Amino acid sequence: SARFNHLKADAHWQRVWEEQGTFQARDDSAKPKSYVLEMFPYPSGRIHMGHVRNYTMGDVLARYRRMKGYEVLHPMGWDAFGMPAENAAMEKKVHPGDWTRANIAAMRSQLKRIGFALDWSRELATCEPDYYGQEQALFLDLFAAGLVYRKESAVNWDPVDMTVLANEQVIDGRGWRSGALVERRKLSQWFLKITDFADDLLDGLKTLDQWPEKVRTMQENWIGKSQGMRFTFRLDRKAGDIDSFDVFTTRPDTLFGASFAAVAADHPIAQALAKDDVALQDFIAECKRTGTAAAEIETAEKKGYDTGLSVTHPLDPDWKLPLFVANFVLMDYGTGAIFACPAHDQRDLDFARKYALPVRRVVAATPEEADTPIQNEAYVGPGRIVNSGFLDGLSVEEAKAAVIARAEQEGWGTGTTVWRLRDWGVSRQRYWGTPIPIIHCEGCGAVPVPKDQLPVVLPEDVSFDIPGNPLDRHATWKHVDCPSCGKPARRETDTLDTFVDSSWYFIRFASQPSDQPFDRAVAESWMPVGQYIGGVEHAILHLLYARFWTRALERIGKISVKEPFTGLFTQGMVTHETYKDPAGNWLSPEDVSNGVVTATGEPATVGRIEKMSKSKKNVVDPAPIVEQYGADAVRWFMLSDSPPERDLEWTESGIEGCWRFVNRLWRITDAAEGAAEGEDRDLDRKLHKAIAGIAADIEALGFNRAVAKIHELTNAIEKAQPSASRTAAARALVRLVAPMVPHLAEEAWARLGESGLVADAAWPDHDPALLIDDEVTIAVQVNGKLRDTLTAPKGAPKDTLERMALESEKIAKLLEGAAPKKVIVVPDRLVNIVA
Ligand code: ANZ
Ligand code: ZN
Repeated sequence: SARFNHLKADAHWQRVWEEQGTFQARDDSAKPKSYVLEMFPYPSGRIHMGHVRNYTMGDVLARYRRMKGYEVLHPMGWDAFGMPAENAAMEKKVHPGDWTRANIAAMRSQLKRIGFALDWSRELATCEPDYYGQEQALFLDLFAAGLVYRKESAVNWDPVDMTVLANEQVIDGRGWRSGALVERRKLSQWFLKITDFADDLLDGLKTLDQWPEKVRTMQENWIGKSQGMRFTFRLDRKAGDIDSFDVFTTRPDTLFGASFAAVAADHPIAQALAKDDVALQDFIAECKRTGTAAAEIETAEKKGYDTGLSVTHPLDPDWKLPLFVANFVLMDYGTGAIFACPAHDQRDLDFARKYALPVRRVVAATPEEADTPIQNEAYVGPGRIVNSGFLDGLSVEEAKAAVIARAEQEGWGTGTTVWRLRDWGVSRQRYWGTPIPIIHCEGCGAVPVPKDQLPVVLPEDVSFDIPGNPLDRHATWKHVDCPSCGKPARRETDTLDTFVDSSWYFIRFASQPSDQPFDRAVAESWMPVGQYIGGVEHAILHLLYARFWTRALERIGKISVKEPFTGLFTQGMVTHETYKDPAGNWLSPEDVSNGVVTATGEPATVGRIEKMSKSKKNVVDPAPIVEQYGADAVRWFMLSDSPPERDLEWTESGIEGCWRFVNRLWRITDAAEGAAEGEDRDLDRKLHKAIAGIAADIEALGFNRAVAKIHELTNAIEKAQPSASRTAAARALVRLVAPMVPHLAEEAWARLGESGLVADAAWPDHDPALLIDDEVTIAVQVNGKLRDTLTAPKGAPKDTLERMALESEKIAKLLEGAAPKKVIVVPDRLVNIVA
């Protein structure tokens, strides 16, 4: 019959699904529930290939689960607050809200054009008051429970844009937009007590066996539990009125390798000494110019300032160590002070070489190594302790325990645990975010906005003409009366980090009443998300914050779920070749054809295959491709070839191949219309293997393997002679491809005269007996006498053989309807019926 008309089919079935509400999830369904979620997009303006790949994967799983009899929740929404909207406001003079909502409208229609099985009735955008107002209510619940607090803390301050920058926004010590040297400033900020949950967040990782190992490891490292020791150093001379300070170490075993002590630039000792030391003031100022990001501090050149003071070694009163202020010591980790052992710590070694300080080995992997000096690399491996008095000969672990025991006994130190994880600073001095629902009153302090006054709505009349936070300079918005005493007070003008918005949207998808954040029973009927799919760039922050927020809600009795996502999958990126013109400028794929720059006829150089990005101009916009090849071909491309966790290279020839395959599928489903007769056991087996195999592949998110099996089955059907088996296989194929190429499948389903939608059809059953390859001959005896033989699949289970024997015509005749007394089955060989 005619060629598959994708434009017509796409539009038609998308309209039918929408009109029938096919993918609306029913809270009150009696079916088992399944929650499939992809990370919701930021409304940047257009859907890109990465979105298409991500959402296609989730879609196949969601559609498959529906066919398997689940009530599936597969929602979509918008992570709609954040900086780009404010940048657009500054550059293009549009209101962030207008810009965001226009982008959402454009992207929504692009998503609909790909035919995703989404429940659009649950769509939400975090920038709308009906969402962020409920978030404010939750924030106040956490505040009441003591899980929110305010404190002074160091931030990256961009003096030109007059704003706080996230660590990621500081590049080489400069603001990413202004290029100004970033300063470290102290500001009062709001924090969420994620550290209260550090142990539990770490423990919970053990239960997440359907998460990628690497993501669990990244979270574990981020939480960073270290066992160690805290001890006191006595100063030889006072710094201000300080005569001793504590250090934290994870390597008390290396105490005899100590070479110097160091404190952070913000440490009270450094501050006290700087009062009358201009050179130290300069050094501290220089330290503050490096951002607060750990990676940056790690790679920066190690620098120090010799204070001239010294400290006493705790194990030897005659041993003095010089005290430095050092740029690699952080104030907010441990105690902000260290003892340094250059032989066994690379940072300390770099520092010691620079300032010509002693390097003494105290751990040796082999006895011979004991006297080998350390060169340019610190030794951080295991071994035995050397050059260390009473510790000599002990292993590293034994020595740690021995030093801690001695310190505790003598009273100068104790064993402790420290965490790398910091409390979550959620204050942003920005307009386009959730207003923090707090009012500052001189008399009453920080007062929560009464819940009946929520949402605290963002004012519309704001200007972005000058840098800084428009909420802060708004004429009226921030001036309110104190809810507690009624006196004039000031509204909090910080807004929440957008990661807060994405920490609970998945619960709001499950239940979104207008008068509360979610209905507990309904939310719990869907939660946790069974399969979450998204980019590995969210392996730490988003996933950790969401795990924390869910636990916090659990602790205050709002929901009885701790882990929000039981299954996690991180997909690979979509890549493309890069091109340059002879002058070395990047060219976009549209500007190049057959290796030539279309406009000039000059040769283009083909560069590496890289992640699609604007900077390299190798971005291919999915929208026109969907128009040209149809949604199904694009979806098929996203699932074919590469394993989903790996990168996928977009190519023109690839999408053309997919388009041809979609058309081939269409022609094959033609064969399903025939009324041919006769069995084709070989094809039957291939079909049933495909049914079972594709199901298993989809459940394991092995989409490329499922695609390969569909190719095989398609080939087999094409090659087979007409038969009843062939007709059945072609009919089943329609259902097998329905999750991947749903428009084609609906069209074929309708053409076959099936009722209803293939989206609502059941996944085909497979006969386990047909999964087994070889056939064997089975002797069937009645009372010990051979009466018949059967051909059965090798390894067929006993009950199958028994059933086959009893169903045999000859045997049925002999038994004359009487039930056998006993049936003995010897697998692969014989069935003996005792009548
Ligand atoms: C002495 C020592 C000897 C150390 C040695 C390491 C190796 P982790 O394991 O990542 O938790 N440290 C402690 N507080 C610090 C701070 N505020 N800023 C920078 N560094 C700090 O790191 C703990 C180790 O990092 C501690 O153990 C301390 O150096 C350093 F052979 O103490 B160690
Ligand atoms: Zn008050």
